[in-house]
Amino acid sequence: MSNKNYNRFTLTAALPYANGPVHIGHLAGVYVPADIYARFLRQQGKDVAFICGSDEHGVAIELRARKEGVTPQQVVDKYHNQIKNSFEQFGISFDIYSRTSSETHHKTASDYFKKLYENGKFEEHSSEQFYDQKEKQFLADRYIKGTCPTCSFPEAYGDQCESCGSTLSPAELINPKSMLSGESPIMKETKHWYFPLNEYEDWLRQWILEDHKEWKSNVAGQCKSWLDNGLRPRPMTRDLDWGIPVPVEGAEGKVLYVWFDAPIGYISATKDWAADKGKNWEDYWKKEDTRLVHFIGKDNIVFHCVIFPALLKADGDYILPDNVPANEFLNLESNKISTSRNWAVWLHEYLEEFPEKQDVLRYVLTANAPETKDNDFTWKDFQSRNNSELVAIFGNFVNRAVVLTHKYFDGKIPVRGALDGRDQEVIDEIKTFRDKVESSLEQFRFREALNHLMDLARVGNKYLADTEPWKLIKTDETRVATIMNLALQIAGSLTILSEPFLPFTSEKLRGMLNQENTKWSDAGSIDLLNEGQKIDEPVLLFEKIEDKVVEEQVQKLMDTKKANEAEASASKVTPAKEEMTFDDFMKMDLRVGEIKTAEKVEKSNKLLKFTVDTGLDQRTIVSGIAKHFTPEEMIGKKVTVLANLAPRKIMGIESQGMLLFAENADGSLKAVTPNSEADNGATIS
Ligand code: B3M
Ligand code: ZN
Repeated sequence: MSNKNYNRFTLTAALPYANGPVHIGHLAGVYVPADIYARFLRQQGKDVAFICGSDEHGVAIELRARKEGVTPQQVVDKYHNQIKNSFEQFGISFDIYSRTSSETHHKTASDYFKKLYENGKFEEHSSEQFYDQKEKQFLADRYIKGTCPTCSFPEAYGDQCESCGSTLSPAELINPKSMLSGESPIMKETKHWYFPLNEYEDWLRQWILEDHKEWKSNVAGQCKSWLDNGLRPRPMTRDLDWGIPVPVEGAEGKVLYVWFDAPIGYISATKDWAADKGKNWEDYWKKEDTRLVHFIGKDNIVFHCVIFPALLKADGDYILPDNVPANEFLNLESNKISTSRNWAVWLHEYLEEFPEKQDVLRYVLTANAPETKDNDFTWKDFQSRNNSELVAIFGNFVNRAVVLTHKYFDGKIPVRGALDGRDQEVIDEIKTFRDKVESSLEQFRFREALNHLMDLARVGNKYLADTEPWKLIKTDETRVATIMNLALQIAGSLTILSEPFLPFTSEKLRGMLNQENTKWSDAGSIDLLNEGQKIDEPVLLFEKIEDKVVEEQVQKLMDTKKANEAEASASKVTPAKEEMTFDDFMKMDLRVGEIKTAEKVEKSNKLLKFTVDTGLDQRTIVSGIAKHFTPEEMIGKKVTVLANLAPRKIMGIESQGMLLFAENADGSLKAVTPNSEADNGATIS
């Protein structure tokens, strides 16, 4: 349904976890598009509640607090303020930026659960889960570490092995250990409240796939695959300390699942905002003439399109989201953005390194938004979009219009005279832009909308280039007055249409033009600015970004990469083996030997066959080192031999002992060579 049919808009942007700062991926995927949409609607005079806040519960936060030796509250306080500040600085115009640790939220989420519980909307199930006896606590998957059954990585988490990437359940780990106490956990029965998502499957299928065919294909596609796989009951409670207590008898020590309470955070925040503004929050959540839109990234699709709508439906009093225009991911210089690997452009750092350049980043992230597929942010592209688009097109047009008006007309908007064909053409053309931008935005096509905006600046540039007022001024001042008047009117339309995308620039431009008419519906008019009115001195809207500046940023990333690689290879060091006794060690007969002959083993590309002088005898030893050494380079070498290893047949050849090599983290081998003065047969101990 079109926006015209609604009287109110509730726009939500995903609540970021308050366990780390925000980066360009967050901005591009969620907050910039949401902000563009909110500003666009407000400029049209619509009633908008643009809602966000910090997500302050969940295991990740509790874990971070333990790691840093502080309380979860301290973690969320720190990041909540930092995130809130970054958003403000970037002009993300939330009506409220709340937090899920607030009192309103605790009560709202708790009441929501209680109502569903009392209406019999949950099922209770008991199951066995890992329990730490020492800490007296059930363990979330992330709290359990052990050896990966697939790749033997000793530090795999209960839900995933970060070494080989396989998805795990804690029960699959070899030798699982609690991360709280380091002890082996036991299995213990625990009860939880499950939401029977399966009962909503048919309804969801109809509602998403039939009634909302206009949803973006990436969103519908993900929903369809969830539905096709079949929905199962999901536990809505957890055995954790940090969170909202489950308001039910027999649930002591349990809290609400973070994905149960977080989306309700949108409702709680709306309550606080409405109370503050003297409005009724229920209008924004319970009235059919309110349009609810969730802005999120693709990893949150199932929660906003399947689980939360089903929870709203189960309550029965709420409206449902009309659209969920989720974006895909933004990569950085061809690699996935990663908080743990510090592969990101952090907003608080950008603000320090590029002061006053918020709109440049907003522009680049919108022009390159991951709307339908993952996209890549590169510093080169950042520079070129700034220099050849913002500076060369938008900035250049506005600057020429303002500078020439000062030069020829003393900074007063000149009086328009008779119009010629070229004027009429440009007037007809500029009228079309408002509809174009509007129609793209209504379909959540932000990149396309931004292109239209830049096309309007291009039209302005072309008009000046075609009419050449700088040449005409000597002969026909009246004609130049008309041209400059129209050029300034185009700049006035740019003020209006750029506001959602480039709010800081729009504000500067409005100030420069002393523009009063800034309603969305004013865009395209040639009577935006009054004749005779003074405009201000020109200020540069954008400035060129030099190579050096982006090269520094690329270098910073390269340094991060190097540091990561060094860390990764350090962590590849094979873990220490189990302790052994002195007697065990003394059982090994290690001696110095010398390689007398060496040859390849037929039909094998791994094996070499040696004759080794061990001081005791001349014996045959087969070794799997053909990829690392040629037979020729081994002849005459002193080697370390394990002489009393039981003989083994390898490809039909009896190998009587073993040669020792050192293996580096990258898999390369180095011979363990005794000093050449050691005699053959010398014992090593
Ligand atoms: N905090 C996940 C995330 O930051 C989660 C979103 C909640 S939205 C209700 O990706
Ligand atoms: Zn693994």
